[in-house]
Amino acid sequence: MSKFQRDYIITMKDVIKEGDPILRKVIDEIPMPPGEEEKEELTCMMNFLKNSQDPVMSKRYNLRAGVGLSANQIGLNKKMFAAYFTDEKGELHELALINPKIVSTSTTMIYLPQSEGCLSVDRDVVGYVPRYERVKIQAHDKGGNVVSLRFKGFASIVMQHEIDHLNGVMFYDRINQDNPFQLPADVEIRSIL
Ligand code: UDB
Ligand code: ZN
Repeated sequence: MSKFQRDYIITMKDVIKEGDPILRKVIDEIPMPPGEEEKEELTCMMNFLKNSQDPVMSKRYNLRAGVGLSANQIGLNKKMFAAYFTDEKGELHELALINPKIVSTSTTMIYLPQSEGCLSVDRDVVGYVPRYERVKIQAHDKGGNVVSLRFKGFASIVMQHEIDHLNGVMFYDRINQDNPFQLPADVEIRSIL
């Protein structure tokens, strides 16, 4: 049993930082349907994201405003993540996905001009992180139902960042190591802003 039960409040001290091997591991799938334990962990993760974006709660608990959190970032070897953010069209995305996988991608790519950052990284890392402009994801929801979802733009970046975590990949692995602002050649790629 993890400590992340229904009313537990996740703070930055619960967030695993780079250097910990769990951030470099291919994380295990969750048997379906998920148990109460996984559902409560996802609820805590979602509450963390909401608290982190709430001025009162983020100040009270000293939280960085987060848009996504994968389970291995709180030390759980479980393939699931929560995401909570508003996209460039102003639409709110609230997602708790289990065993997510990318089933198809666009050929076109995008990047965040201000670089990405990560809740598990307490330093500034500069450079462009090339991401697919669109992704189609297959996953399970908290009820164990199969869901098929399509994302573009910022939402697509968040999904790829979180799924990368579940495969042991950090955002800076995708930055060109010779020149952090060098974009991949022979690919159509643009800034999302
Ligand atoms: C974040 N937030 O939560 F473009 F309204 C980052 C941190 C590391 C800076 C807190 C973020 O990018 N917020 C944001 C960005 C915008 C517009 C806006 C809010 N993460 C989550 C994370 O580390 N999950 O593992 C990093 C994001 C970088 C790109 C996608 C995830
Ligand atoms: Zn991250």
